Amino acid sequence: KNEEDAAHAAASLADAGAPTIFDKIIRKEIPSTVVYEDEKVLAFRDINPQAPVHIVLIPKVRDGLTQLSKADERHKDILGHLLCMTAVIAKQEGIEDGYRVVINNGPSACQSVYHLHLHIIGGRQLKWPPG
Ligand code: IU
Repeated sequence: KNEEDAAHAAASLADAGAPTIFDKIIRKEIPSTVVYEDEKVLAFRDINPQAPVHIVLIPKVRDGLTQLSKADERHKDILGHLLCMTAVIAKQEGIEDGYRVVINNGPSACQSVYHLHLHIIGGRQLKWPPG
């Protein structure tokens, strides 16, 4: 369907080195509500939140990491840092009692932006399995 075609096109462009919308968010060319930032990562509120708390956490440098399945040895440090920061952000957001960390990988998983990102979702009772 259309969304899946768009995702395939977005993936190809990003893999060829084209910037994504997240580059503009990182450079603050597009406004976002930043909730956490350090030299390596940026976390901001999702513009289309799926729960009372919905944060997108991204590496500031993509370095080929358009999606999780592209990860290799050189990404171990940033991946570890991203995962560790989810707990810091969850605590800051007051959802440490329970939250979900999601990485959509590829068109069939509804990945739309091809710059690796973690969703941190909480603030309501989450259901399992997700849709
Ligand atoms: P996905 O896993 O690729 O589907 O997640 C991309 C997310 O980025 C999605 O939840 C969007 O709502 C969110 N987002 C955003 O927060 N700001 C934007 O400008 C764009 C997408 I485009």
